[in-house]
Amino acid sequence: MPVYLQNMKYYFLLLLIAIGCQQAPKQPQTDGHSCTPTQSRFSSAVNTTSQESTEFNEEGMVLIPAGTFFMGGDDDQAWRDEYPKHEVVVDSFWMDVHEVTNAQFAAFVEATGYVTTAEKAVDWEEIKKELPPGTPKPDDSQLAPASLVFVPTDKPVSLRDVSQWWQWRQGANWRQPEGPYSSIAGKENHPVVHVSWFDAVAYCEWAGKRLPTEAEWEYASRGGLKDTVYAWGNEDLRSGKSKANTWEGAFPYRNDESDGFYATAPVQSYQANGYGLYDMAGNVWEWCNDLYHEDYYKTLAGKTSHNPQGPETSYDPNEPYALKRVTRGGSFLCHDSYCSGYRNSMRMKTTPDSGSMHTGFRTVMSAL
Ligand SMILES: [Ca+2]
Ligand SMILES: [Ca+2]
Repeated sequence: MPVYLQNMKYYFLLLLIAIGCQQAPKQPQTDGHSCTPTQSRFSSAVNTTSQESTEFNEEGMVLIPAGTFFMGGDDDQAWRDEYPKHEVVVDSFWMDVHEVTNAQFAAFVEATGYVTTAEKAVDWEEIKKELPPGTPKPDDSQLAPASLVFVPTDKPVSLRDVSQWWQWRQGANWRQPEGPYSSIAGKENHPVVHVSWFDAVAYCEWAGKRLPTEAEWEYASRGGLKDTVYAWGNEDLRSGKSKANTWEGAFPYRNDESDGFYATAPVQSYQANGYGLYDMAGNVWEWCNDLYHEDYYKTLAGKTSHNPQGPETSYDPNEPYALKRVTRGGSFLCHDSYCSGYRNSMRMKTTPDSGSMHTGFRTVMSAL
């Protein structure tokens, strides 16, 4: 590891633990859940009749009908924080059919002059609150504007050491996803990345919208299907036609690109789910409004929750000092061998000032 990364150990780890596709699998849950695939509902069985009657607005949003669903894990890939499964009622709301694109985010920046978190130097006074007490302040040069960039390894490596494939790269931001000398030219219809939760909220406020709650996100991802693992049903990700932009091959050193894309894909490259939403699974992780608490679902066990807004406090046992927000849906870096973030119920947690080259967002509006 480069010296500057060693010096940035705590800060870097703080970010890494938060960015998804980075954890060793936890013990699977076996309390009645089955991983046995059932009949595929990917193609014709995905509620095409509801698609025909789907209502869209002029801003590229689709009306998600109100309804009740069971939130939480549906197979033995689910992690502890996805249980217990619990009943949730969600009011109708509008949701972007695709992730916010570079073109959309550029219009926001042009209109407002907004500067993203990754384009500003790290505020040590803020970041140290999220670190173990006594963590020494890094040199100012290491607090320069930067973000996390994925770099594949050249051979198989232990999946426990995330610093092998993530680099804290100065100059990486939404305009330069891979750092200096990279650009988003030609990627106007790709999802914006390297946006923090604060950046996403600022965009929403400008657009007169908001981030989805975690419950809204999962309900929308399910697309009207009941208790299925994926947005398309239960068919295995690798079976049949490509369903989502994920990591194909062997993570993190060989990407076969059999789904067509190594990194981000243009939005709407794969089939929409039953509600007409694209890339709820894969492409980029999507910020939700909610705080993350590992035991949040336990507080909702046996109850019917109406439009839950998330826990009052944040807690991630991996980083007890850090406040975290939820991200959902997985990314182009997710692979079954490591993280199955593209499952409907998979929960990820990220500090709100963290961006990376595989995290973006989409917006919603209440319909009432
Ligand atoms: Ca891919
Ligand atoms: Ca996505």
